[in-house]
Amino acid sequence: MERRGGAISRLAYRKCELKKQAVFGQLPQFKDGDFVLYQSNTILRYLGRKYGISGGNNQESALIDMMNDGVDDLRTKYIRLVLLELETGKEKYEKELPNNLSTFERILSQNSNGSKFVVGDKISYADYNLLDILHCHLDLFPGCLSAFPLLKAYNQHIISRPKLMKYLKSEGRAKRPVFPKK
Ligand SMILES: N[C@@H](CCC(=O)N[C@@H](CS)C(=O)NCC(=O)O)C(=O)O
Repeated sequence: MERRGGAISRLAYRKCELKKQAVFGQLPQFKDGDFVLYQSNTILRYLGRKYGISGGNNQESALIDMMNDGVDDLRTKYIRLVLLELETGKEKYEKELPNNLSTFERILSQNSNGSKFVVGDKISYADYNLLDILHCHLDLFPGCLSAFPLLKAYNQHIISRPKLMKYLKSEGRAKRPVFPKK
């Protein structure tokens, strides 16, 4: 497959065999042995249930799903920016970003004064998703958390988890086919 700086080109992506097999013609594809899934949030919920990080009861699970849907809304805006508007819309996006991030700052403040996770006192799949979208934004806007002390501390708190830290520093992560860093 043709690759550009770790990411595949749009042409290669359109022709990609994996995409042709996809249930909705979209990636990502996730495999757990022979079990194949599509739809990012379905994959996240599956992993959440598999690893016991999707809430301890029905209500907590619903709150985690809700937080994850909020993260997904921000991701949708981010994807639109990087795929369609990076040249023309970056300035406007940066202006609106504090408003979007302040929602998560407030959410954190309402749970143990921001010292823990988005929901409850145990990490959930929504935290991993939030961390990832924060890192996507930090790549494009390195100072974006400076006005958000809880989000900044949250980032440090989550990335200090040994296995996650190891993954974040790994070659595999550096090479993952994601959007341009700048
Ligand atoms: N709802 C899907 C959306 C996935 C999606 O839009 N994937 C894009 C790539 S980021 C895609 O494959 N689009 C179809 C295309 O480009 O033809 C999910 O969350 O997984």
